[in-house]
Amino acid sequence: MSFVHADEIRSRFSAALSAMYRAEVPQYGELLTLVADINAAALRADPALAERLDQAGDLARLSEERHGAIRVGTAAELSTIARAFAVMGMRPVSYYNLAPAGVPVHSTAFRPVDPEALRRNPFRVFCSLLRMELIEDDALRAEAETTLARRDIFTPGARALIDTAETQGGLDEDQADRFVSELLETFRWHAQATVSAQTYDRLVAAHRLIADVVSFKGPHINHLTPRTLDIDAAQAEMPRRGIAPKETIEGPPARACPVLLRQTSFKALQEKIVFPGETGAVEGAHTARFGEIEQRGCALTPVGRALYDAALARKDFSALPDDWTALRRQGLAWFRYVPTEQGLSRAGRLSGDLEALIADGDVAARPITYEDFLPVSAAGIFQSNLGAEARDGGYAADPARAEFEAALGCAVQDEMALYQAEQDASIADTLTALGVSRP
Ligand code: OOG
Ligand code: NI
Repeated sequence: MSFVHADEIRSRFSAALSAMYRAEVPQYGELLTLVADINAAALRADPALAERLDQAGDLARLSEERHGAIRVGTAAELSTIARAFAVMGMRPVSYYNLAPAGVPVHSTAFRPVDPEALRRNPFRVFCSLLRMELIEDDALRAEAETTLARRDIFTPGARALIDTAETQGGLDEDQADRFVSELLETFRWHAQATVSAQTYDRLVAAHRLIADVVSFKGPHINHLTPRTLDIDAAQAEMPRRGIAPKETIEGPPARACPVLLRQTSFKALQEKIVFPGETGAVEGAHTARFGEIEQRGCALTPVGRALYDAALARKDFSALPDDWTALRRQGLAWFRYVPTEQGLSRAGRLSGDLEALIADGDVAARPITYEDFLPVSAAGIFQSNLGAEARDGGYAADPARAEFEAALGCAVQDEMALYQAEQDASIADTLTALGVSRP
């Protein structure tokens, strides 16, 4: 039997999700147009940027690139969604605890982990699990649990095809297409609430996010984020196109050498919803779905990341060098090493360490794109879309990572180990290609 490649299923799913979200939230379509315009202008204005993106393999994937987010309610939902993402070659990477920022969830990001798969399509989904134990009111928590226990966020067809993919080791052409359309149902918006207006109000009072997770048939996709090359220009352009952005851009400031992730969003829409009532349906409104754009820079090493986190807390980024060579030599950022044409022409006659080979122009170092998320930024994004009522002080800051992984059914992968492996492999390949024996 011949199977459709997981990368291809992921691309089809990402495209189908984008088309569905565009139909559900027309402002998302406007955002896509805006980002495409800004990216074209940025590439025209800066040929060096275009070259760097091309070398990193980012240019070809740029217009296809997006991340989404969903919030699930139970361990069973999380473990099944993990199996569904695995069919598309997406693995859980990193643990994000949002509780200290006052958001009662913990999360991971499902994404491809292999550099080749990332180049083909880096579609990522930030997936949060509600932390039921943070609902303080016992009666309300029990009601939330019963409500969630009653729903199945997957269609029978999606469940069957996840099983098939696991037992067969893949999906054929027809199965892959059915898998995409069945799984899409899990991400669809439903205006019919599954709880009464009274229960919804009590859930909102506990936390808006709790109401969003518990009150509906499924974990509707709440945003889908295209990647821009110039987020400052995009932020400035949003109001001109009738889109109201949040006040500030999350993440590092604008830099000559972009690092990590900068993000901005437009405020969540007020959407009409319908509650089941004893004497007929009752109308209400819900704010959950929003638009976001992101600009991705270079991945930082643990040392670089610690510098970034300290800089963010101080709001002074001067300690983080804005220079590729400094970032590399000080071990602050991850790089992929490649032999240059000159180096290849001298293969077999070269010696010396990597620094010497770079200095002589035989090896080039290229920043590795950050493929993950930032918990402080994520908390800012959550909050700007939950209204001003985000909880001050936060919930108790126990990491709860072990519980998350138990719910997930596996451990999350370590993002730093993935970047380290990519860098190490590129060094080994480069030295082999140049015929330099390793020290
Ligand atoms: C997820 C927010 C996090 C990001 O880009 O940091 C996120 C959510 O609102 O469910 O998507
Ligand atoms: Ni996001």
